Amino acid sequence: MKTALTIAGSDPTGGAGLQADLMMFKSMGVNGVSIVSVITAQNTEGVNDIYELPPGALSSQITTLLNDLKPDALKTGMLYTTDNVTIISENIRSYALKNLVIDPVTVSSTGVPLADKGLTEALKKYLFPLARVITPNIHEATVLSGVNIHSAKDLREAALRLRGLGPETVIITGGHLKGNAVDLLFDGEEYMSLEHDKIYGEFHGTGCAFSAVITAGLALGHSVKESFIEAKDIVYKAMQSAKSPGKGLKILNID
Ligand code: PXL
Repeated sequence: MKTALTIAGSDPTGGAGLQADLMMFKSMGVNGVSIVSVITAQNTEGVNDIYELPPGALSSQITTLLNDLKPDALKTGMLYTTDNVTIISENIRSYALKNLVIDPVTVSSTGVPLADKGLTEALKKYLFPLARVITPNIHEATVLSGVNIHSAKDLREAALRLRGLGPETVIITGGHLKGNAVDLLFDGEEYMSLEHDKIYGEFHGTGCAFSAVITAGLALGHSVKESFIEAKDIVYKAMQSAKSPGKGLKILNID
């Protein structure tokens, strides 16, 4: 059985963060393991608090787990601090981990910042060069690339610039150009875009689910493009059957 690792924040709702990643790995037939990077206090209405781990807790989790097993693929989600980014990048190098998917989480679905000072620069400098795939949404791609994305041409320019920072492949998600949801992949050779009609509603955890499918796909030995197609399809279906366990945002239906 293949194993995928998520290094991500804890989301008590299970809609995003490591809980959602583990559910997605399981639904794809991949053994999921997880390391918590930061703890959020949130419900479906929003994020109330963010708690950093005590010093040493992230390194200890990583070395303990990775001295025992080697994941076939891994993803990072909400890392929150620059220290977390550097600890993770050092360990990815020293354990020679392959198939790194980075979801550069910087803001919650409800607009709460999920990044401490300097996070975007640290992600670009230390983690992007190690990545097989990065999966920013339009907002994150704008902040990370400096391109204001209003057209298909801007989307391609942002993907080109982001690839220049070192990842093998860039996938920008959720571009609502021409009213449809367009996701764009760029691997240095060609652009590939996938389009679905937009599903209306306020959702939580779509980015986590998308990058988790890509990670599980890579763990299973699928190509990045195959995994991209799978991710678009699975997330679209999970959004169509989303549930409302609380008073706020809808949560994707993963089973
Ligand atoms: O959806 C981004 C995200 C990722 N990870 C955690 C989160 C959120 C959004 O709230 O809480 C832990």
